[in-house]
Amino acid sequence: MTTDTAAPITQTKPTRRPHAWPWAALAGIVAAAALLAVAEMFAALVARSASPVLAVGSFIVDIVPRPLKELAITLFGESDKIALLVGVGLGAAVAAAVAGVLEYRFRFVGAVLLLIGGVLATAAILTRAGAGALAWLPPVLGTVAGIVVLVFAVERLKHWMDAARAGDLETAGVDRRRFLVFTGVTALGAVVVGVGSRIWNATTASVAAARDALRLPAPRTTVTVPDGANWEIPGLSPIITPNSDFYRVDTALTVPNVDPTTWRLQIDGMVDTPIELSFDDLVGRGLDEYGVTLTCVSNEVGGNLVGNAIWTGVPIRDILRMAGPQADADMVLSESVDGYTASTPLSALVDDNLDAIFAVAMNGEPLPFEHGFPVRMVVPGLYGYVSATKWVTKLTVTRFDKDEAYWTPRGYSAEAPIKMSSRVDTPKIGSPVTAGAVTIAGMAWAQPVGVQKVEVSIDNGEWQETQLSTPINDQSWVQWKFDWTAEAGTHYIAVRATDKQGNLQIQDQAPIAPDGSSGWQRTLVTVTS
Ligand SMILES: Nc1nc2c(c(=O)[nH]1)N[C@H]1C(S)=C(S)[C@@H](COP(=O)(O)O)O[C@H]1N2
Ligand SMILES: [Mo]
Repeated sequence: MTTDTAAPITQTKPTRRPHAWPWAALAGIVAAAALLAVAEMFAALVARSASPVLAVGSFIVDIVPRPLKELAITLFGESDKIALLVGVGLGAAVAAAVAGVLEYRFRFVGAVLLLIGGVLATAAILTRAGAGALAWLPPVLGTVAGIVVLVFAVERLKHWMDAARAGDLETAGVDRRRFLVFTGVTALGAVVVGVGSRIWNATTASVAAARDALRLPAPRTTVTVPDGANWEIPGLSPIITPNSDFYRVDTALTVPNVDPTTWRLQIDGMVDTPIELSFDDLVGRGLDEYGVTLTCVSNEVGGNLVGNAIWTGVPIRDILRMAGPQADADMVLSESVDGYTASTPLSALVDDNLDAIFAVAMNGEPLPFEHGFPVRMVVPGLYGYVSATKWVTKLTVTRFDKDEAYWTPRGYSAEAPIKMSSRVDTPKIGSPVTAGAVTIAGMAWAQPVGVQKVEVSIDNGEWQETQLSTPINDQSWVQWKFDWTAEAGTHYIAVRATDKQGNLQIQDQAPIAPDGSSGWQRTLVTVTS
């Protein structure tokens, strides 16, 4: 009877012991997905702005140093926000994977890591401007859900691994299936609920209906685009930029939803009487049209972060005078509903000869959401970041030595008049033209005094005056064109403007920071025979 010492045949077969850590990492990622999905679901239900991903993303937008921000814009252009969100997502996935592995090795350590992530997300949400009273709820419930999923999934994983190591293949198979089903179903549910909630949150905002229903009073005065203001030359920008083509620059990861029926404009600080206005109070003062070219400080020489629109609105000076700014104030800090701020010289806002306005319409329709619905500022002659606050809800009358705006500690000047500029729209580098008669054309702006002339120089030759289109006014850009007889080969075209006070466009090249680019654009054109 010695057979009982013989090992069962199954134990002599080498069993493959699965590695635990990839599965633990997966458990961590699924737990984080559950956290985000539950948070997004409750955000959609009770607190629309309380999205962890967007709050953390916005927080990063605010803290990244300027060179990094410029690099992001250079690398990703208008997709910089998507790139940021993808980056935040990848970072979170890696952290979650680490939490999963730690949870497997040391019980509850991964859960604590998830908790820390949840607390940070909650802090990011609560410190954002416009966080409602229930804003803490989505991230807190999300964090609880995430921790439960993590602890449970890792528990399942341990059962599976223990059975596998003990060589109990049947139990290991069952536990393996349980782990995979649990993580798989949770992951699928998280994607469906999370993505669904985010899309629903972003698209069903009742504000869209409010904008559609909005009927603005007809403006008392209108801007007419004079005959000869707009040449239709292929490649040349139209004198009025359609809303859909208008550049967009802001720090908002999602466009703020502001309901005009609850919108209020508050004016306080160094004023005799703080005041508050409703949307009806504002438009009830009477609307007028203003043609103004808006320019971004980030516009490079030759760039297209500039556009011209007919804005409908109310002069800011009329509203400021109701509050009565005090004599020693010199700045107005305007604030948007999402906390963004701009510092504008008080003098630019109360000037009787310069129409700084609260705009409610753009090219004849209520402001598009991404351009500041329901109310934004437009100030002729100042770069957008120091004047054109979108979704504006508050003005604080103050002093430059007491307060600073969003971009001031981030490497941009507190005050920034727009630098006169001119650019070539056609012909473009990389689009060869055929020899013979060629029209060179482009845009020029010199707010607030207006463009007097634009000159071009071909192949470093003498400066020759171009033809200007009929200006709408001095606050709007103009088109220019030059008839050129092109000979085959490559040629340089340089352009420069002069304003109505006789100032020549700055020739010295300057980068966009701290107060706007300068230099004469010089482009290369290829002429084929
Ligand atoms: N609330 C808010 N307003 C803002 C900004 C912003 O980031 N947030 N950016 C400013 C900048 S830098 C510019 S150039 C203009 C651009 O306006 P647009 O997007 O309508 O073209 O908006 C300004 N107003
Ligand atoms: Mo800007």
